Amino acid sequence: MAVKLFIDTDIGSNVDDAFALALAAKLPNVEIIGVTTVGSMVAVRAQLARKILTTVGKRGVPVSAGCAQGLIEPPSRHVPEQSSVLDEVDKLFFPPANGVDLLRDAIRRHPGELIIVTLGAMTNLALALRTEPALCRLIRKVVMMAGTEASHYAETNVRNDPEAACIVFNSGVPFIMVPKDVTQHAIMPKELMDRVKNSDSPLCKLLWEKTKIWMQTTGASAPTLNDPLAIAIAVKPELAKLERVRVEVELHGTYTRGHTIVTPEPTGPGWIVRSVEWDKFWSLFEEAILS
Ligand SMILES: [Ca+2]
Repeated sequence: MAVKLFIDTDIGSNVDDAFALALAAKLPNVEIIGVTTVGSMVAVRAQLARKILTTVGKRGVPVSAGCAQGLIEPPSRHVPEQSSVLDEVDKLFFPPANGVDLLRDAIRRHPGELIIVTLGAMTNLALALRTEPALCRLIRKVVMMAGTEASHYAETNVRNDPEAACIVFNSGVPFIMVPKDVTQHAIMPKELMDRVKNSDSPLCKLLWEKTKIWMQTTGASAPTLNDPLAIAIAVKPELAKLERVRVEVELHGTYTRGHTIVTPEPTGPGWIVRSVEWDKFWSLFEEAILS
């Protein structure tokens, strides 16, 4: 039976969201039940998500715009750099602005089956759980690319909406936290970049175009695939070594707001990724993206 994913993404800034969505769309035995966007300019981000899905022939997946602002954080005016890949046809898609409703409905329609993967701030999921707390018993699990354990900085997805992360980590929903400490090692190998660059497939052409924009914007020489790692672990948790934990979020602190505090706990609500079988991850990724 197919693994049912719901993907919440801030696609359009870092290129790894595009690779993550492409990976989910191309993996065998995965059904994408819905996609929502989060962060600034959520309608543009929804158009970018739909472009990936359309390119791989999955136009039927519902895509909605979610929250354009964190629960109490001020709005960001950040324009997704990758919006330059959108053509006039892409811009004809006016996404419904009911992202939180789409997520709630998807959870209800697939009780006990849905794996929600959050690749940005957790605002949409936090609102769904706050407005209907019973939903947490219907979610199979949440896999979030979020947080750090050993770093002195706050990871972006938590920092962009610490209250939302706090709600999700304390909701009782089972979760797998895929922290930046681990994902920062998912640097795309040069040979794999060349294969994407030289591929004739419409998906690889689109992904390479986006990669070039991202590299020009950041000055980086290779994407770090934080978000695809979360997708891979959602579908194949055996790729990762997990430890059971409780996670708290610092909501105050002049310098520490958005920090995550991870405590090993045998009966904790979730798990953290401790290590990854990198060879298996890269094989899975390459086979899916280049097929
Ligand atoms: Ca992201």
